[in-house]
Amino acid sequence: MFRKVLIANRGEIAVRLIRAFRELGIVSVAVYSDADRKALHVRLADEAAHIGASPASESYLRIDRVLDAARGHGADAIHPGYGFLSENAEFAASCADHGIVFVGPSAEAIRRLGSKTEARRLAKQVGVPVVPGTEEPATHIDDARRVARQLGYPVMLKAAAGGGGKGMRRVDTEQELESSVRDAASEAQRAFGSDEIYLEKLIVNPRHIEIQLVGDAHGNLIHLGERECSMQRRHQKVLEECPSPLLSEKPELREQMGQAAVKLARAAGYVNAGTAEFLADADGRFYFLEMNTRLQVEHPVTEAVTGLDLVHLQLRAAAGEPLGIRQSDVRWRGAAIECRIYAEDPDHGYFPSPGSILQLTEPAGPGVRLDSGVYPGWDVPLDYDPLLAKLTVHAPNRTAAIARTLRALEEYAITGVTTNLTFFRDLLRDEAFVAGRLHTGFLDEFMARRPRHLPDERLDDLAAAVAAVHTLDTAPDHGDPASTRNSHWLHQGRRFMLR
Ligand code: MV4
Repeated sequence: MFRKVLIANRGEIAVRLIRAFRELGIVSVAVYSDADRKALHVRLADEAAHIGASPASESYLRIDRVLDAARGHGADAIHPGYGFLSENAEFAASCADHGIVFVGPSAEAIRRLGSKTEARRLAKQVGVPVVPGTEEPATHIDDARRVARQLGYPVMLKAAAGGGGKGMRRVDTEQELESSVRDAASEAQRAFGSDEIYLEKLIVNPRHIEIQLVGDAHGNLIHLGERECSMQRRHQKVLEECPSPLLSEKPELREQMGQAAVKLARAAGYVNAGTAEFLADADGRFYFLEMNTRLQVEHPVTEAVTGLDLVHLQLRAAAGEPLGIRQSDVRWRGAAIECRIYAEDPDHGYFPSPGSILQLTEPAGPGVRLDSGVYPGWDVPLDYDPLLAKLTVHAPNRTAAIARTLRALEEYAITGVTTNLTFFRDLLRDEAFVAGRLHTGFLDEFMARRPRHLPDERLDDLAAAVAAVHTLDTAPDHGDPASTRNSHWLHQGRRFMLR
């Protein structure tokens, strides 16, 4: 196993990696930008290196600076976390050139699976279903028109070099096709440096289900089941669960999808942790979309249900050790839900709300896991994704997991920044959510029907302070607790009284 590993990341994922390293006796090296001098991951790591100015392009995305830090601290390996350099084939290759192990798949595997059309070709070769469409470039309007007529409208334009929904366009009629192709191609050129576009048939209101994979250098490649990721807005996942409510109804689908994902990863010579993304339609048909070659944000729901530690497995695989588990050893127990707690305002277009964390009360207790990257007094910088923490809850079944998540959300209080905690408290009470009728358009529909909240919660804070002082001066009358369960000002009132 490694002696010292550098973490080329920040925030909650850097903290999560430090924890795994400590469990394995590995020395952790954090890196940080100007904005992150006082960040939690820097405080918790064994060693730390400053790598540049606040913008990610001058720090966390600088291959040269990260490698210098790794060399300077004598790290044997680099864990990239997610985002930043995690799916950068050039970075993986540079690590190898410097004799440092990249904790992830080979540069070749990243490159090969990074092209969506390449990944589609590979999937077709090995008999894994893909959405009807082509791998040939349809950047020229004549090719696009021919393919779209064959598929039938509506169709989806996608960037070959794209991913995560960027550069994607729905086209409903031939009249829109020409301008859509032009717009999609120029957007792809700007975002990915390639204007190559291809076409797929549009799947209406699909579910987004992904399969977790892990493989070692000894030819052992297994799947750890699925995650349901249909709760997204603007291609940003908000809540993930394991198992998928759909696959709980159709367990034979889990086995089919798992085997399809393993077949594909094997064909790509895949080592380490990875995720195969699928769309599933209402009839239980599934289609491979793309492969993510990193540890994902939502990995804790898989860890909760399988009882496995994905970071431990990644480190073992990267160190050339066998995983130590076979497919038949993998068991799935209960249900897990992850909520991504963001400093943003869901009532105002999810506007980011960076600022200072004033007070923080964190949930705990049975089945609760909190992966947090913040502490009271810390200023959430505006330079990065405003993810504060991930709340992952595990319970014997989905109904119990929803109740437990609501319990944990009610324990959770953050002041100083606007968060989406109230949004989650509403979502987990929504009838369609509770029934498990999930699809990728769910959140837009939910936002239209959800209850409205006061725009300025600071008014609640003031009311809470007045009420607390009054309560301390007079005989307390708690009233009916059920009627005030979801009250922000009650949370605040309790905090003021406890000071
Ligand atoms: C699709 C699709 C429907 N039909 N492709 C989005 C992210 C990227 N990985 C692929 N995505 C999709 N591709 C076809 N042919 C639906 C999605 C999709 C989606 C689309 C709109 C709004 C939210 C979405 C969430 C997940 C997937």
